[in-house]
Amino acid sequence: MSTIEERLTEYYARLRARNLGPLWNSIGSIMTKEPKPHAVPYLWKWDEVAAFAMESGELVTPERGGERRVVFFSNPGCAHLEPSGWGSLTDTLYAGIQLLKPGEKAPSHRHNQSAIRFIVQGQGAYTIVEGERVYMEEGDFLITPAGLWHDHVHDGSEPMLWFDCLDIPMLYKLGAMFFEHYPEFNQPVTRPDNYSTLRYSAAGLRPIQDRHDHYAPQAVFKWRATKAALDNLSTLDADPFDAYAVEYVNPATGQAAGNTIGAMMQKLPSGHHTNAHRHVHSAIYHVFRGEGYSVIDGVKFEWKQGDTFCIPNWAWHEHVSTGAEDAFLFSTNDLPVMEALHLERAEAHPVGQQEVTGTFTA
Ligand code: GTQ
Repeated sequence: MSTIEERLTEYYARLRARNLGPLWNSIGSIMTKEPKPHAVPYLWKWDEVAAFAMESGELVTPERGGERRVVFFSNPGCAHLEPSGWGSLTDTLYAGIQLLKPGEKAPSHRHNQSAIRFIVQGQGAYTIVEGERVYMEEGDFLITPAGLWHDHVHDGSEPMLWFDCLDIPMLYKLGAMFFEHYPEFNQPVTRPDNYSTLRYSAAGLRPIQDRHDHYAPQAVFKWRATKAALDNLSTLDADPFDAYAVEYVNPATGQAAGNTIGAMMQKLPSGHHTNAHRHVHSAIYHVFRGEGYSVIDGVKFEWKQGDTFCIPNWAWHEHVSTGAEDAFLFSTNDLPVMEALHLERAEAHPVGQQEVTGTFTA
């Protein structure tokens, strides 16, 4: 007569062999008490990433085959999730730095991943989105919504670097990817240049044709307008957790401009120290201006202009601006998806700010 233990061992082996499994042994790891993302808090220094991006400019081209010349951020906690993990900065979001050199073109394609871009450096290049040339300048925020043709062309004289964020890991998990090339290298321009900026040039005013929901009517949000909004906002009281922050929204609907990808620009006045909180959604930060540090789950992440770091789901975080100038932090997140699925919640830190237990080194 065999014992229960012996029978179980043999039973598990038979289950496994038939591609079945016992829930009672895995429930604790698949239904955790709190969010336990694969992504870990991490930070990449601009000097290093920019040098790699520039070096890629000597090695590959964005012609067909290369498609897009991007060095992406690979979160060490996600890297084992091959193949979807290679491009994960958080569990749901991909981000990278794209280089386009003067005279270069990147081919037209479309996919049902959504993309947003934040222009880090340079000018003179434009992206063509569904027939509209959209010029890109430092500090601008652009959207490339799922399903729209897009290609990039650089007519200017200095290399352009921008930050891309896409919902690649999310769509991979959903098994919902489609991708196709436009039949020609670049799509034809069918609209006046900066068409969407001409249609949406003042906040709160919507062309009458967009009275009913309009898909992605505004392709670019210029830095000048974002900066003015934050300078006005920062004459008022600061939010305890985010100081002064504005979201990029679709002006026809008020929903996130990037549909599945939320994005905001946040101003931390010189010396400002926010309170800590945590939330279900994950976030990726790109430091546009200034210097300081963020405390993420007790660890100090020191940052300055150009650095990229992430806040995984449910990690405590607070931000401190230490430079003489105000800091401007651009960030993207998966909040729209968490909200759509009714999964979002947030919590203030019980004692306001965290105890610092260490400093991050890569
Ligand atoms: O510029 O279209 O970083 O298709 C990744 C995939 C950028 C783009 C990325 C893309 C693009």
